[in-house]
Amino acid sequence: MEGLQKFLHFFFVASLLISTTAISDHTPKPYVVYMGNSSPNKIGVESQIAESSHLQLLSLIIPSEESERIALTHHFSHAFSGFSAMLTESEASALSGHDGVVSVFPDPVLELHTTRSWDFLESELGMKPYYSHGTPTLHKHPSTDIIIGVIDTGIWPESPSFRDEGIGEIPSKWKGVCMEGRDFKKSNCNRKLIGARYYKIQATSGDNQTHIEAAKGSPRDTVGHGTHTASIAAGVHVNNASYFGLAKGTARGGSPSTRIAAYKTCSDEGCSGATILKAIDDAVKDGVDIISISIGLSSLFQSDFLSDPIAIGAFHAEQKGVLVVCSAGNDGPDPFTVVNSAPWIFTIAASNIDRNFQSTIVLGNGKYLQGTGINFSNLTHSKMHRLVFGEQVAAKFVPASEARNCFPGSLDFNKTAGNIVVCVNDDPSVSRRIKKLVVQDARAVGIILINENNKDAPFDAGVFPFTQVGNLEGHQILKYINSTKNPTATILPTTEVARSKPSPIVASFSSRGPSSLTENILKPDVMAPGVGILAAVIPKSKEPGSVPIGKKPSLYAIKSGTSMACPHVTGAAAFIKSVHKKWSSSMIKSALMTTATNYNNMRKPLTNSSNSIAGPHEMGVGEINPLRALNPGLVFETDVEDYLRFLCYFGYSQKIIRSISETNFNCPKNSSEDLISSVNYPSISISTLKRQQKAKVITRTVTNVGYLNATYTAKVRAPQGLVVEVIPNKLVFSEGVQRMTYKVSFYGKEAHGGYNFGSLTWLDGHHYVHTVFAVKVE
Ligand SMILES: *[C@@H]1O[C@H](CO)[C@@H](O)[C@H](O)[C@H]1NC(C)=O
Ligand SMILES: *[C@@H]1O[C@H](CO)[C@@H](O)[C@H](O)[C@H]1NC(C)=O
Ligand SMILES: *[C@@H]1O[C@H](CO)[C@@H](O)[C@H](O)[C@H]1NC(C)=O
Ligand SMILES: *[C@@H]1O[C@H](CO)[C@@H](O)[C@H](O)[C@H]1NC(C)=O
Ligand SMILES: *[C@@H]1O[C@H](CO)[C@@H](O)[C@H](O)[C@H]1NC(C)=O
Ligand SMILES: *[C@@H]1O[C@H](CO)[C@@H](O)[C@H](O)[C@H]1NC(C)=O
Ligand SMILES: *[C@@H]1O[C@H](CO)[C@@H](O)[C@H](O)[C@H]1NC(C)=O
Ligand SMILES: *[C@@H]1O[C@H](CO)[C@@H](O)[C@H](O)[C@H]1NC(C)=O
Ligand SMILES: CC(=O)N[C@H]1CO[C@H](CO)[C@@H](O)[C@@H]1O
Repeated sequence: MEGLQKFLHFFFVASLLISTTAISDHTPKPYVVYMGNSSPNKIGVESQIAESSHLQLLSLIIPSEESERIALTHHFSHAFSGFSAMLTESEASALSGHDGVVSVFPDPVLELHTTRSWDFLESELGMKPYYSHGTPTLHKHPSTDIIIGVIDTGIWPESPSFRDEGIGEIPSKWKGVCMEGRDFKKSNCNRKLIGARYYKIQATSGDNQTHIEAAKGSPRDTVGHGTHTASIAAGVHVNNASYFGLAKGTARGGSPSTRIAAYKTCSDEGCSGATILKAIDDAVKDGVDIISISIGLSSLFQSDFLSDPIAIGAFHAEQKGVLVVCSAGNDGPDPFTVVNSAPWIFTIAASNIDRNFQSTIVLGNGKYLQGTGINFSNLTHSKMHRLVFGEQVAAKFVPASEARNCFPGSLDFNKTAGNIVVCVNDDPSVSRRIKKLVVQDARAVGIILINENNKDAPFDAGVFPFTQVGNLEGHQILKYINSTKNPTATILPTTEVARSKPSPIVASFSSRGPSSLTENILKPDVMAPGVGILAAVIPKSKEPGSVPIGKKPSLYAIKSGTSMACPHVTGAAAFIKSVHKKWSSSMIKSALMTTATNYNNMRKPLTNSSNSIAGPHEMGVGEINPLRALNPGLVFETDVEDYLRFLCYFGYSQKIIRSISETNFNCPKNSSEDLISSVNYPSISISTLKRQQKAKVITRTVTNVGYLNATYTAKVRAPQGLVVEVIPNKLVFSEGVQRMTYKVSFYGKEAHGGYNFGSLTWLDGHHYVHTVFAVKVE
């Protein structure tokens, strides 16, 4: 799999290179020019001066006869410095050698992390209250001064989730705005939704103008993604929310008292990297505490930290004390698919919660099979329909292999009309949504999809009867079709069932570690609910058949993706920040990491969707537990200098690192990639431990945030053969001693090859501070 990944990567990069050269070097394209830290004199009034100096820089590069191109699409000057502009390839390369320029890269298109990209925006899936697995209400503070910035597709301000009854005045630290735009007035903001901005969406080459038009010059969400993520993070309590009766309950965000500022950077075709940078720059200036980004580069096109707009923006936000929480991506379950993996980003994987949506299949032989999916089927138990397998009803001249996959144009309508069609998924190039449309178009009455992948993320088929089963059930269905002359079946309407199975479990689509950039930081960081989440949406039907006849579009819908997991953590972080106002972003992140649970509701280790025990590359250190995170005992503080050292170890030059830092930072003399493992991170990862070598020793420093006098002892769990020692293995804190450093040594002579996972837990009788390690033995 890994080989294939690498091959695909090579293939895509190669084709990218070929196509760029083919388009020609002379066509201007959008580029981001990143110029590092914004020195204090560039802020405020001086920002005008910075802007004109950027224009001057452009005028040196762009020929005077094309002077109309001497214009900045976006200009960054608050949290960091730089701009985006239309440049030719040679101009871009000339600029990149220029003094003060850190990096120049083509403005990338990033994707929204709802469901897999091939299912992109197709699963309008609904949701139950936050933490349906029994975590008590987080808190009922009437309001707090915590502000989260949601960088996404904008917001639908009329949603009941953004009402401001009982919420206090807007915090005085808020410096943002409520931009007016098409169908969006200042009065659409309130004490809950305190700010909204939108950006002109920069065209990428070959772009359809209607794409830009779709953004419609307004903060208003026309996609539904941003409204959903914002309400997961900080929606107020809304009673009796449901998706056409499914997932009924009280909808509410992780931190209902937190304020929301919406930054619209994406349309339903994706997000421009330059626009995301601009939004982060604005959000930091506006005074947000936490930024939530359910967006990322495709795992096939990851770039290094200083050419990745989210990594750049998040670095500077962190430098200004703003926590950035991002989704890990939906390209799982293959390894090396995690994105947003810089150590200063809080990277979130997705889990299933203790709820499932079932659509039962009844076969003519009386057998019942459980499938998953959301449908508003009007089929009934009493009427059976003929059941056909796609390849048996292939249109003329169509290979059976296409028809069994229900490819567009592959079915003979005369043989499908009135029947239920069974499709398989040997070839993932056609999404669930397309298969459903193909079968619906073929005048069938329902579709049964056999697909092991993603059956844990229920697909929303609207009113068309749909259900998805795994290979086991699929085999039974095909066997039944073979066994009789006249196979029949029906699909019953979706019911919501409490999961009898363990939960949470890692969602199959959730992107997996290790990070392809460095294996010396463990990624993803933590896991949070991201499957079948009910939250606010825009009350608009996107395609016919998505709303049951006679019903109004729903104000709430069920969606899946790491996009949904990310704002759960944003909400949890806002909750912790509202209690521990002075905590830095790394303290909040550490608290959520060391208190995460790696046990499920059956008190067994967490598993993945194929029932194997889940490892840290699947779920990070475990599922967040916000209430326990309020009182973590010890925290790992990772400060800006740690991140700068990380960049030295990673291999950037001191000159570049100085230009992005606010200080005259010096790289350690003996910087090497190995030393990344000793960056003060709340988990431990070691990319190579040679069997022959001496023990590898890393260091960590903990800060006591619990009782002043506390004594912690270390408990190690390591796989057979890996020798792990903690020195000292007892930490004694007192009034004068708040921070302590310890070493952990790993010795792998007898260990088995490949990744070894384990944990080191500090215990004081009140707290347990759980640190997970991943060590690759060679
Ligand atoms: C742009 O998109 C619209 C609607 O999706 C389509 O009708 C039009 O043909 C497209 N134009 C180009 C140049 O692709
Ligand atoms: C809840 O919503 C349903 C429709 O979805 C409605 O029939 C019912 O009366 C509502 N209940 C309350 C308490 O508002
Ligand atoms: C189910 O709904 C479809 C339209 O969505 C309608 O054509 C069909 O007659 C209905 N079937 C039954 C059994 O009500
Ligand atoms: C489907 O049936 C119609 C009407 O019976 C007939 O005209 C048509 O040729 C048939 N199409 C195919 C592909 O057999
Ligand atoms: C059904 O029959 C076909 C050929 O008649 C065979 O290839 C296939 O394996 C059978 N499927 C099952 C599930 O028995
Ligand atoms: C679950 O974990 C096992 C063991 O690591 C692995 O073989 C399997 O592919 C994983 N399944 C998924 C869906 O990630
Ligand atoms: C790196 O150099 C410092 C002093 O320059 C030294 O204390 C430290 O042990 C060195 N680390 C390694 C891994 O060589
Ligand atoms: C901590 O211990 C010291 C001496 O061991 C004692 O004087 C002090 O009162 C203790 N503080 C607390 C908060 O228990
Ligand atoms: C769970 C659910 O909402 N099921 C619905 C499926 O569709 C039928 C008919 O539209 C409804 O009656 C069910 O309530």
